[in-house]
Amino acid sequence: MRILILGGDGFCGWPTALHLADLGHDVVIVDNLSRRAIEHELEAYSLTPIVPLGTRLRVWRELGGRAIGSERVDVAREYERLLELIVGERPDAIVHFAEQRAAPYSMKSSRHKRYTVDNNLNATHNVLAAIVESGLDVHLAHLGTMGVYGYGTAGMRIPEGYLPVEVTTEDGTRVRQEILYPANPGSIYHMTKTQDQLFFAYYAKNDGLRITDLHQGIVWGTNTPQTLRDERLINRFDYDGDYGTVLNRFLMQAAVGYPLTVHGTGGQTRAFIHIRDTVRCVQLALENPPERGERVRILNQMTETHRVRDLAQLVAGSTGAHVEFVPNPRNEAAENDLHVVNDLFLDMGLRPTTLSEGLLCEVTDVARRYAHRADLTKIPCTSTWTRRQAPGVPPEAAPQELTPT
Ligand code: NAD
Ligand code: USQ
Repeated sequence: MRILILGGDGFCGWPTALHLADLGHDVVIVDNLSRRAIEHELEAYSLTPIVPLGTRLRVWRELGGRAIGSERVDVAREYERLLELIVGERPDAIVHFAEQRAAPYSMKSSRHKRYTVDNNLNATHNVLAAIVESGLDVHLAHLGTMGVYGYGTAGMRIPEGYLPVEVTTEDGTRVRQEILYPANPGSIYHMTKTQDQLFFAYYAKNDGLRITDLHQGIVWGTNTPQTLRDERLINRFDYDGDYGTVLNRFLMQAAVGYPLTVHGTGGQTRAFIHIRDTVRCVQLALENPPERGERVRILNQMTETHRVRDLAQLVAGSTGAHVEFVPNPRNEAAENDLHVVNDLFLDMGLRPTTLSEGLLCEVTDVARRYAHRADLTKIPCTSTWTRRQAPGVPPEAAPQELTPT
């Protein structure tokens, strides 16, 4: 296959590009390097040393890897260049990772909210419009999030995208249908992903585009077999308060002797997947595209669920780290249960990497090895969800927000 990987310099995109090239596909990375620019904005850098994209690609080639192309394009702003690229490359598939993906970053200020909305919605819509304008039959696989569903399930298992409902018509007939599972985003970032879903539904219906939306859980881990071939191919590892995700943060915090930062009671239950399974899921999704005219194919890309405080105990138990319960900077339910259907990937042959297998070697191989690069001042989560939570705002100066479900 010829595959464009939008956002192919990022945490999920880079190992996916290498994995697909290793399978013999012709891969072109399309990225505007905005994630590297945000590192400078936040002065918070990957724990692992990331070399420039050009060096990554040269090293991969020198080690005998199948050549990977690269184009610096802002998918949200440079529509004509994106269109030219699609028309010129005639890809069989486009994998779309190119969005601002950190919930805390999206909540930092009005500027960050507006950037996240502008970037994510325009990137997704530009890709869809360009595929239609190209006249080509390109399969689009998008990295969405489990967070589009919200995390409260009223005891049911979250289905893969669609909820069966039964309605009673005026003449009393009972009609069964499937609707998109009701969106319930928990941040501006997550909200952009719920809007992406509507773009996809519309373009699949109106233009017959073949679209797969991968509702991914929190990705943990760092390396895949390909990124381990040379230190210059290593994947990024974010641990800062905006981009670090919870399990990788706990692993890093344990490695540097920083108390594990559990927000609130730690009763939040979330879905997880190892980066090795992310790249495999994208492969499986590309190998099993929807038919033209089919509704958007939605797959839950996660392998296990865990409660945050249980994760902290697990990491503490295997490393001796201390657990600290800190005020929650987010506006989220303090406790929730989460049960998720992920049969589609299991049926395609996914064999999940579980936490119990990979956890300790992740601490020793990556977090401890690069602990000397850590800037401990970047660990606290300082981005708050509401004015009421912002430091220095007296309670009477901000309206009381409602507790979300
Ligand atoms: P990342 O920030 O590491 O990578 C995103 C890449 O996209 C970066 O290289 C960035 O430079 C690029 N990019 C952003 N906007 C762009 C634009 N307008 N034009 C071109 N390139 C652009 O993020 P990630 O962790 O690799 O996440 C990739 C995707 O997977 C995101 O859409 C995210 O929502 C989704 N996802 C990530 C996780 C996770 O835990 N990391 C979990 C679920 C879903
Ligand atoms: N949390 C802590 N302590 C920390 C960091 C986080 O207790 O030090 C808690 C948060 O309050 C939250 C949970 O851990 O309840 C998850 O936070 P996270 O930062 O690991 O994940 P999230 O903000 O949901 O975002 C990440 C990715 C995003 C992706 C999403 C998948 O950054 O791109 O879409 O995971 S999901 O969570 O399934 O929606």
